[in-house]
Amino acid sequence: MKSSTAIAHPNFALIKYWGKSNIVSNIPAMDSLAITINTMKSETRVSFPDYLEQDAWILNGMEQVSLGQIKAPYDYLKKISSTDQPILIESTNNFPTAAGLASSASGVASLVTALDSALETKLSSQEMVEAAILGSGSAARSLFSGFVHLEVSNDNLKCATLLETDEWPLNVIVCVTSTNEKTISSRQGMEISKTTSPMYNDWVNNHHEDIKLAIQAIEARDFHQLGKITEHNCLKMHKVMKTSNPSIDYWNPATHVCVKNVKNMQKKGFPVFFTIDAGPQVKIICEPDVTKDVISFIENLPGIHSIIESSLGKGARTIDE
Ligand code: 2P0
Repeated sequence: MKSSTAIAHPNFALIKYWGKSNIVSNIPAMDSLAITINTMKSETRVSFPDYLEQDAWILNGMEQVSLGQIKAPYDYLKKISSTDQPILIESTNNFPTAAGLASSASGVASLVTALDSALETKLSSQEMVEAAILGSGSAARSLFSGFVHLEVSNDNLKCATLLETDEWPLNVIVCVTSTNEKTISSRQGMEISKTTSPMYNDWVNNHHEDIKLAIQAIEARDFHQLGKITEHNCLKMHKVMKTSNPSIDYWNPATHVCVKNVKNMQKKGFPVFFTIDAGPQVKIICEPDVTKDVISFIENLPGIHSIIESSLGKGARTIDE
């Protein structure tokens, strides 16, 4: 058994998934469509030290009490490899963890990629998707580069790149408005919405139209149309969250200020749009030549903790020598 290290980047959904059809196998109740980005990353090293008596997971330097969310994908690969040697998993993120920046997606994608290499399981792309989903519904998307579509049909999954990074280069500016871990995890929030929001059924039933419009916009490289459907879908998801009981509101005052400023930039003619996930951070997508203007527009707004600039990125991969 050899040690192996893999990296993966977060992906941000333009058309979101919020809700599961199957909690046990962690299957999303709807498709999603995302962009994988490139500057933020998770790195996972898998090794088999002789002294180790049981499996261990160290996340950002802290030994975890259990394998938690990574246990299911881990078990999937371990079963195929039939190894019983204890494994040491060391993961780091170069950005805030569990704060609405998709750390579970990049973390799980880097984990399954490192495990597949170290355990020599040689999973097919489809098996990698199935393994990743077990850890996080959005993780399969981080296995792929550029614009990524995760299709779900009767609990069957299909994930693929629609456009590569260089086929439509866009930039993403992440406005970090808080580095605190969220108090309601996506997993908990999705179940609360599914069981209590009066909007949930419409959210699921009308979702396909949003996916269709977004795919058309991506194929046509229609920035305006992609922005329109992305913002519409994002605001709809946050309404589903807010109309849940208890009401879920991931936004903070700086989130609102950022959104208002993106709308102002649009009025001035800048090619920009926003999206927001299960956290208070605002992701601004823009055409590359206005990146500097956008940053100077938002960097001094009240409540902005930091800004991360990125372009579109590659899928998960090993970085072994
Ligand atoms: C998404 N989110 O499509 C949506 C939008 C957050 C808001 O997928 O329970 O970490 O581990 O499957 O995948 C975040 O949820 O949740 C997410 P689990 P996940 O990106």
